[in-house]
Amino acid sequence: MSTSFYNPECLFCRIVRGEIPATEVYRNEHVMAFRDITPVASQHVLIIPIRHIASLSDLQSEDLDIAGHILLAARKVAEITGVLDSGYRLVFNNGQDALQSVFHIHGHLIGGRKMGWPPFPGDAIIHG
Ligand code: DGP
Repeated sequence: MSTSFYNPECLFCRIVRGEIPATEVYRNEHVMAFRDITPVASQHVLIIPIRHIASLSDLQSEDLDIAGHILLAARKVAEITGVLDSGYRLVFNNGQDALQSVFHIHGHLIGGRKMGWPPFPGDAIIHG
């Protein structure tokens, strides 16, 4: 197990416990999904492990199950929010360059609008 179950300093751990309110979309014994407070699309849901793991970089081989549960929950959330067929994006911002701001693993499920690629402004192709 990569880290402790609950980190009282962690915003998302506190949401899991109901200490901070959030609009829950889905929950099982492994994961919780709730609406992002600053949505970028009509459907923007964060999918997190119940257990505190700060980032993807902290995942260990014994966390294989939780990694799978997050992906399966994303599929479930896509179904619940009505974007399973229209399409959606699952984004994990990890670390400084990716602008991760909350250090408890979370996948952003974004759907209900057309998106662009790449997910940053400027030239798409970096050579060399
Ligand atoms: P990231 O930048 O990838 O670490 O995304 C963190 C997201 O968390 C960001 O899109 C806004 C969301 N967020 C921050 N604080 C809260 C909160 O208190 N409640 C909810 N529902 N979402 C939050």
